Amino acid sequence: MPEVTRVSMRLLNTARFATTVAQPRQLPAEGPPEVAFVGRSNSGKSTAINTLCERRRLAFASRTPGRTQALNLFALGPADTVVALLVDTPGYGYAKVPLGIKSGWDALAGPYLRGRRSLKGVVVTLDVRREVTAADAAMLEWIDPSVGLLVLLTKCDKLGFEQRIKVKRAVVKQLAEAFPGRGIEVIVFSAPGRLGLDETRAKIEAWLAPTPDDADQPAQAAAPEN
Ligand SMILES: Nc1nc2c(ncn2[C@@H]2O[C@H](COP(=O)(O)OP(=O)(O)O)[C@@H](O)[C@H]2O)c(=O)[nH]1
Ligand SMILES: [Mg+2]
Repeated sequence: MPEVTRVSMRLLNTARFATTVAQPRQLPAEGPPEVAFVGRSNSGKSTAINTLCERRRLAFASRTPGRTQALNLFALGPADTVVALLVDTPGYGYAKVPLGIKSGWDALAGPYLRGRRSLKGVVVTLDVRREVTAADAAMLEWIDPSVGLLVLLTKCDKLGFEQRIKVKRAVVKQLAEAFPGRGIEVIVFSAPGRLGLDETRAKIEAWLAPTPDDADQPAQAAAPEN
C-alpha cells in the first residue's frame, strides 16, 4: 500500500506556479487531484485563488477583462511534491454561451473541464451584483455530475449584509431549480472583506483529500490509471 499523503489545513498555502497551458496537448499527464476555478471574465477567479492561498500575485488578477486565454496551473504540496493542482481557467462571458465561438473555451477550457478525470471540483465565481447568465448555466451544465461544484458569490463587500443574503437565497433557489439534485453549495465571498475563506478552503481541501467519512468519492485520484 502506498502511503496516504496527509493533507494539512495549510495545503493551499503551499501553492506555487506550475505551468501555463495554451493547447490541450500541453496539459500535464493526469495524476494528482485538481480543482478548477471557472467563471465569467472579471468575476474574481484569480483574486479568489490568490486570497485562498494567501498569496498576492500568484494568479494574475487583471483589471483587463478577458486577458487570460490559457489555463494556469498551480501546484500544491511540500516542495518538489505535487499533491494537488489548482487551475485558473479563461473567463467566458463575451460570448452568449461559453461553448460558442470563444476560442479559449472551445479549444481548451471546455474540453479540459469535461474530459479530465483528475478534476475533483470546480469553483464557480459569480459576481454578486450580476445575474446568473445563460453562459453560467451552460457552463454548469457542461461539468460532469461526478465533479463537485461550489459557487462563490464574489465581491460581496460591494453589498450590505441584507442584500448579500437576499442574493444568496435567490441564487440557491435558481440553481436548485435549474440543477435539481446537484446540491450546489453557494458561499458569500469577498477577497478584501475576507468573507467565506475558511468555508471555501474546507470544501476545496475535502475535494483534494477526501477522508473516509467524506465518502462520496474515493481518495485514489493520485494513482495513475494504467
Ligand atoms: N471589491 C472586490 N473586488 C474584487 C473581488 N474579487 C475580485 N475583485 C476585483 O475584480 C476585478 C477582476 O478580478 P479578477 O480576479 O482578475 O477576475 P477574473 O477575470 O475572474 O480572474 C479585479 O479588479 C479585482 O480586484 C472582491 O471580492 N471584492
Ligand atoms: Mg483571471
